[in-house]
Amino acid sequence: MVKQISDKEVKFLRSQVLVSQDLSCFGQVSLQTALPLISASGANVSALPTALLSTHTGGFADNTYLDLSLEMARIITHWQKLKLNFDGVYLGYLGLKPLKELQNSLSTLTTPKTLVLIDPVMGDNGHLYHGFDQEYVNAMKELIQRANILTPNLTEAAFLLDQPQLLNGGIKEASIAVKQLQERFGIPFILITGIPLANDQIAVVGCQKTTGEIWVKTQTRFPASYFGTGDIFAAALFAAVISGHSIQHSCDIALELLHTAIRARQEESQSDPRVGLNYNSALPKFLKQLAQGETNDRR
Ligand code: PXL
Repeated sequence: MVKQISDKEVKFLRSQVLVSQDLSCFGQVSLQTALPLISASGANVSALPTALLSTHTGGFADNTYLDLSLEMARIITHWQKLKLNFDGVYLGYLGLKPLKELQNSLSTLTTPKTLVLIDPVMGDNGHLYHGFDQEYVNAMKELIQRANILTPNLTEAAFLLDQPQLLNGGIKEASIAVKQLQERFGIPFILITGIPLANDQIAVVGCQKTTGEIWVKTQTRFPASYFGTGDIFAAALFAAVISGHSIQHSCDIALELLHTAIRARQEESQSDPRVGLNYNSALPKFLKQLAQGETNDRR
């Protein structure tokens, strides 16, 4: 049963959190970005790597890929002996075997109060990523029922709802989709990210189950599309939420960090979109914003 939380209850300040996703050794995606961004909140971050890759799977040919699901099971068994429990869990790029491992064991690492953010990473721009198929989509449909917060992009929302027509949608279609996702999977907070708008804008459409409120945040859209953008958004959002900010304000903070990180990458003389973003210059402000979480007016 998925617990119902109100916006006010999303408060797990600077505590024990678990991040499970791949470690792509080169490039600013997944664990490489999640660990520093979430550590910036002051939380004690534990990592459960799902796979070890030379690079992410999008655009660098011949990447290596070592599935770590067997090792995950050994790590989890050890953690169970230590009776480890996490206050927050953030899941991103998993792979089928690691997803099944987490599906089986997540309940032993959490309590009913654990805040679970799932970014159902599996595709973008209308396609599933290399290595993902309908079996993965179906497994993800099961896993996300554990989430308190879900952050699909439009492609992932379309696959989760079996609605390919969503791929060409805008704010109107995404607003219907967040409601449908909420009804179908019972998730308290859903944010559909990366919705392209006319006039060089990009939007996030969010919905809170308890109030039914749908909200929209927009940001300038840059012409290039960088790998890891969704990973950084989800990690920054999670960091802000566990710092005590409301979901909507956390979304503002994450979008601002992304904006600075994209601009910084674009200002470099040679910027390869495959390498991902450069969020270094955004960190000082991000740290200040996170520190304000406890005293923040909850919006
Ligand atoms: O940024 C998403 C992502 C994360 N991890 C791996 C990926 C991708 C996207 O392609 O391949 C390994």
